[in-house]
Amino acid sequence: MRALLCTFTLQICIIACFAQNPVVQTCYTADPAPLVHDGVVYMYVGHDSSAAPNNSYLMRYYKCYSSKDMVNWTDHGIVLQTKSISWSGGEANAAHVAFRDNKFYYYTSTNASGGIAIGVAVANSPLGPFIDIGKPLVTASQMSGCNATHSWRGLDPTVFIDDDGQAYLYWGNNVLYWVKLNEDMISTNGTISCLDAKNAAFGPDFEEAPWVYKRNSICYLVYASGFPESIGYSTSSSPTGPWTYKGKIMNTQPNGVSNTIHPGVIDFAGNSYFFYHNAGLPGGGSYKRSVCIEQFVYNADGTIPLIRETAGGVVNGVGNLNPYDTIQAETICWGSGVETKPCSEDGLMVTSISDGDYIKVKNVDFGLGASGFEVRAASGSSGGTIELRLGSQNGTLAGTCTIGGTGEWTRWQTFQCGINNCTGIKDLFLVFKGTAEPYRLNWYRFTTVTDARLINTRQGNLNFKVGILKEKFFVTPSANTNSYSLSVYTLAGQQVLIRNGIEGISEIPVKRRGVYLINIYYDGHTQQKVLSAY
Ligand code: FUB
Repeated sequence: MRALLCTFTLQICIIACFAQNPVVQTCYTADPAPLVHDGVVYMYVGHDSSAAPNNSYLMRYYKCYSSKDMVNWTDHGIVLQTKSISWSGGEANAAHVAFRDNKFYYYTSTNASGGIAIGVAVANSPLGPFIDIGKPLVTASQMSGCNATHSWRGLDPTVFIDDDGQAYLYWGNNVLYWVKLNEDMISTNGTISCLDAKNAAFGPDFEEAPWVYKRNSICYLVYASGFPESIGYSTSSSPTGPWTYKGKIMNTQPNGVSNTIHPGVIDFAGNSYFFYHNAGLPGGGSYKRSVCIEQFVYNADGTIPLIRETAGGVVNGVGNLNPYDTIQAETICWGSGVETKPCSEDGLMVTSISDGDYIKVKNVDFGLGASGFEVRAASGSSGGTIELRLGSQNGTLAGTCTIGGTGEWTRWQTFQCGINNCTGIKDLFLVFKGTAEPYRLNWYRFTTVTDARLINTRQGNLNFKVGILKEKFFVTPSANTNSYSLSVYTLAGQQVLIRNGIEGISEIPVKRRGVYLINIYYDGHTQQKVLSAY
């Protein structure tokens, strides 16, 4: 996989600087199921193994990525594996996650005795852990309508909850099935209905991958049609039809790419997005697919235009990344050469790094300027450097951070360096340098102190002046003051500094933004000042 990624990097390096598709470059992803929840887009995907044999799928688990801006995606790793579904034969075919009453429901399609069945796993968080209910929600034997007998008619569940609270489960291959769900979301209610592939509801035909939603009182049924697939859609005033075919959304992909497309549609931050998969990564094909996203605009009458596949994908994000927050290294707009794996410290890490690899994060808002950079890294080798570049992987060098060997790949340390020229909103490139595998990365953040505000002045009966300039607090005693002491606390009560026997002005470097309490002790009295560094 790594060799393939490197070749790919060389081939389309110039394009990649501006491309956002495929959305994930660190592994193959398929069957996107986006969910908007609390201002975040969660993109649940299947995973096509790079070890898949020719002409067949090897899919064993589901992954999740999230984004607040539609251009930088954080990898949350595996959120559900078929090996934790007791009745599953192991296949992790397309799935869909729905939210209701503080719970998240992962509807899966996986092989079981009698054919592919629909399952459901439940979690309290969008990132899991998702626990399967222990039995299929709908078995293949229950899918007898419309004369379908093939064992894979249970593919591709999707759930829509109507305004009145009624939830509907849809799925199918060559037959569209649907059934009501009870409020518990883990049991069905009533009979299973169906429409066969050639029903007029579908124009040419229905292949698989239904995606149902409602927008401005119109119910949309988006689905894969034909084989190789194109994407078509139908609309209705009701989630149970009758459906009227409205046309194609995406054409069949050109030769040599993916036979399947698999759609997902959302509105987020005032924009509309179409998710699908193609064979965009090196070595890609019908069984090694990659999720892509296109932004689109509905026509005034609510119809959907024909959407073209692009390498650019979502060009403009809908927000900026705050570099002064901790950024997980696996938050990536475009990654070249790297992979992600579980981190011994927490979450995921970026790994498989070699000289010249890089990660791009888009729209990083440095504000008035960053002055420092901290990175959490481990190195079982001799380490290397990270070049922090702006605009492109060869752009302005804002700083170089040296990462030394930490002795073991599981021994994590925080490394720091100074930064210049980082102001305003920039695309940031972390360019990795070093021999062999120089290091692995968990997280990073930038630091800055641009100004300070005295929140309260003198307390007690001393007369010390406290101020700030650039990245330092200054404590200045009045004339003829003998030695004094001071301590600095964070607002959370953590003591970050103590100094005794100070003569004259004291300089205190401030590396982190925050509110600090400074206690000055002199001659049996205490003076306190509160400063905000920002
Ligand atoms: O990923 C396996 C199957 O391919 C899905 O279930 C279909 O929608 C198609 O994308």
